[in-house]
Amino acid sequence: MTPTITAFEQSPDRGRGLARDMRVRWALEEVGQPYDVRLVSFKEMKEPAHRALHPFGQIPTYEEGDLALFESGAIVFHLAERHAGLLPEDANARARAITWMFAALNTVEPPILERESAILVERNKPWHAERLPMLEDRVRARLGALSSRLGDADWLDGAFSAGDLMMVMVLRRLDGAAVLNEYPNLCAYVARGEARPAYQRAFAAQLAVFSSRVPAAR
Ligand code: GTB
Repeated sequence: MTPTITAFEQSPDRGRGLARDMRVRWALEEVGQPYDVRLVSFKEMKEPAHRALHPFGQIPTYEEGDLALFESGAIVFHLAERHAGLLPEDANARARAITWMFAALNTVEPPILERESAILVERNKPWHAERLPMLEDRVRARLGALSSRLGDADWLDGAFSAGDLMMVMVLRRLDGAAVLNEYPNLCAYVARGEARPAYQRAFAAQLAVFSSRVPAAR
């Protein structure tokens, strides 16, 4: 059965692959699972039909027969559990890869989102310039520790896993920010993730949605 995911009809990121459907698309491509996409508007996301799938009225969702999931982490984990390619066979290595998924979502992503929302929402506040360096230091603390752990390895724990997929996607939220550039090995890690053929296919698919909705230039 071909699963269906939801994605923004018009992503505010203009096709840069920063919305969370990109994580799910990438995972689906890594495991070789074809999928359908239902595009939803901001209005539709808040309507009962979508809230039945996603209580918080967001994307992405995932439907596969009787199963409906929300939360990008849970969806990627589901795919990684059901298909080969995103989690190691060895039980301990598998547990460590899952740990990296949680670390990406629970430890590294929160300060990155805090910084991002401060820049988006608070930039005109009188205290913004004073607060931003503190938020960047919190990001730096996580990136520094991650950078030390990664060292010169390609991936966080042996072969590429769902943990790397999630961490690369979380780091991409920094999208060229100077604070990420302070860690060349993390920049190279992100670039390695982005170079994977599965990532490229997923990126192209979400970009095609944006491009199809941009009026042609005259
Ligand atoms: N924890 C959930 C998950 O991981 O699935 C979070 C889901 C979520 O935040 N979804 C966002 C959403 O539906 C889209 S991804 N927002 C609409 C709403 O809440 O009404 C977040 C996002 C949005 C836009 C950009 N961007 O433009 O760069 C990047 C990321």
